[in-house]
Amino acid sequence: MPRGTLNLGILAHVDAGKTTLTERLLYSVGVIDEPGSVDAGTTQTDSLALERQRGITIKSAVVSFTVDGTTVNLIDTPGHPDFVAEVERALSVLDGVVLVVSAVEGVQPQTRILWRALQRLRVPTLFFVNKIDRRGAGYERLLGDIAGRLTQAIVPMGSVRGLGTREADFIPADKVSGSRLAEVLAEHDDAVLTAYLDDKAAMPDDWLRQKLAGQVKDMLVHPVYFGSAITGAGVDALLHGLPRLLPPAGGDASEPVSGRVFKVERGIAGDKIAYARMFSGTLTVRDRVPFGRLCAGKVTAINVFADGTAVRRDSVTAGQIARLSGLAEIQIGDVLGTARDRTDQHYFAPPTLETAIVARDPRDKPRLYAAVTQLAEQDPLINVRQDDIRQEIYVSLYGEVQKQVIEATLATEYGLATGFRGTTPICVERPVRTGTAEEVLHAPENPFLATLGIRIDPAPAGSGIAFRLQVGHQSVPLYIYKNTEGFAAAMEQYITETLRQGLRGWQVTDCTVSLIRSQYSVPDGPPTTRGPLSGPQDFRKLTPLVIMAALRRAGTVVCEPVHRFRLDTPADTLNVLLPVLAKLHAIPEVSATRDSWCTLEGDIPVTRVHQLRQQIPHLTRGEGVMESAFDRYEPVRGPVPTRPRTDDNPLNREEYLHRVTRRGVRDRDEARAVRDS
Ligand SMILES: Nc1nc2c(ncn2[C@@H]2O[C@H](COP(=O)(O)OP(=O)(O)OP(=O)(O)O)[C@@H](O)[C@H]2O)c(=O)[nH]1
Ligand SMILES: [Mg+2]
Repeated sequence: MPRGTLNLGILAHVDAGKTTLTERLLYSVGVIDEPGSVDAGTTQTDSLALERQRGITIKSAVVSFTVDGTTVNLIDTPGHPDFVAEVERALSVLDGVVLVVSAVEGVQPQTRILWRALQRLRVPTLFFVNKIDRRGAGYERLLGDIAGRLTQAIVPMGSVRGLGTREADFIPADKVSGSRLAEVLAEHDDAVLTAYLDDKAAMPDDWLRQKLAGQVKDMLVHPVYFGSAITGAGVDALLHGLPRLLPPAGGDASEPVSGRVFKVERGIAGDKIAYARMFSGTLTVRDRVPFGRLCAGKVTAINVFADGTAVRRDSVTAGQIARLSGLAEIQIGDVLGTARDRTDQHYFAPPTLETAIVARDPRDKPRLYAAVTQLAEQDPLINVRQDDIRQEIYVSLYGEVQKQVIEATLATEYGLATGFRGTTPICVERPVRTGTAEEVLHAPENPFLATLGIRIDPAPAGSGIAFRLQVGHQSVPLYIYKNTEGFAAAMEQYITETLRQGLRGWQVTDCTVSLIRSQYSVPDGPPTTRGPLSGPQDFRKLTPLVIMAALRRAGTVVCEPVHRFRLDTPADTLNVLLPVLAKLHAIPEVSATRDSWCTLEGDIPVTRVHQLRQQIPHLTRGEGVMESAFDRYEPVRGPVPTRPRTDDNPLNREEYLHRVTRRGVRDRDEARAVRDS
């Protein structure tokens, strides 16, 4: 009888060995007879043709096995920063994570980014230091690196021998009582401390291991395993550590259904298949289940992950992962049933580039739009949109590799030859000062049956948009919105939608928006508010006008995404490198030289990252290593870019009213008639 389920993520910087480790784990438990190889394109989880060709993971993939009675659903994620959105979606369904770090490269930029997200999400995490067979692999150095750059709260679960050779092996600590582990545990547990001071050799091992699991669950400590996914060293120790150290999925099968879709794919017949993790409840074939915003559908088939495959079952229950068929409208990220927590949170920076995508044959344009929209089902962050004037199709991107993948997917899966027109940064707009605006019910220039007053205040960089409702319940049309919270939620939604395009067409961010006045009209109200009953449309359509007026007064500064780069290179290449860096506006601020090597660190505009990356091998005789990651937004220097609008353009009052208010104008006339009667 299985003891439980553990939904486990394997995360790491690109190429650290996640897919190879997954393969080894599957081999160790007997799911496969031979471990496949990433380089030969024969692994279980890199199953897409593109993944096999390129030798990198592009989509998260689920495999399942049983170890010591626990069903482990393992999600192998991509490490390339262009596909971080895949990691984000997987993160919301995990009980625990193995964060893989290369024993040679150590902690890398993406490792740090992932670590921060794991901390924020509070996912219990073990480390696996991989590639101990490679020349240059470290042990103490690696522990120091993790302690220095990620967390001090680590305990090595054993030692290594033969480091840096094919024979390298991991020796699990057979007794933990006398070790560093006890000391680390004692820091957060008085019982351990007392026992430790009393007689550290006499502490029962099982008891300590239990304490360890408790502290791993609470994220107070992170065990570190060492090994090699290629030779299999240390993999068994890690494997048996998983069910012992990571908390199994909880959840009550008899409670209402709550689940989350973290992957969507299309079956051979083009039908949608949703990968969902259940947090509570039981979902049965032929159940009608609500999901996303106001959608629902009937589940026609359920395949639950267990023992190496996905097995056809009648139902899926709390803790499990299943493939669901029949939900035609379902989108990645959708909640099934009731939400367990806030679902709209992002843990990584959004895409920072965009490009227009064009069909080589103009007649393919409608087909292209349909195809890209379908790709967006699997990755909403590509944010497909068409501008009003030129009718060009735009997508958002993390980088060049993702762009190539989109192009290849459109060619192979849809038979569409496409190209891209320029890649430009996606900027944001930050309000610079406080701006207030108001539209008043029954004022001659206001065609909507509502009063709205809005104030926009600048907020610290990186804080996003916060909304505050500062009106009393007497100003809230409770016949529409049930309660004040309902009104606040609706207003927040209208406001957020409007702020997607600021004064220059970019997403507005880093501000607090307060609703400071609101009013509605009723047929039997006092003279000032008497009129036809206001509807939700009045509030929804009036919001953009008020927001844009307030934003105009606040003014905005357009900010572009900036990457932080780090470049390790032989010192004698600097004389050719530095002029190229300068040309690409990459400003090295920190540099350190050790032996004949030099490390440069600094900022680079996001649009130049790819160019620089491409030139590094040839500028550094193939020895330079460059890493870069999104760091922040900075005010654009030089000409300020504008983005074509795709909305009804509330900046231009006449145009906006013309587009949205045939009904509005009629309402205004009616309103006047009622008021004057
Ligand atoms: N020497 C050695 N090479 C390894 C080890 N693990 C993985 N590799 C190699 O490292 C490269 C990357 O391995 P992958 O398993 O694809 O790494 P990944 O983390 O899944 O990469 P992405 O999914 O693209 O982020 C491949 O060439 C592997 O053969 C190891 O333990 N030792
Ligand atoms: Mg991989």
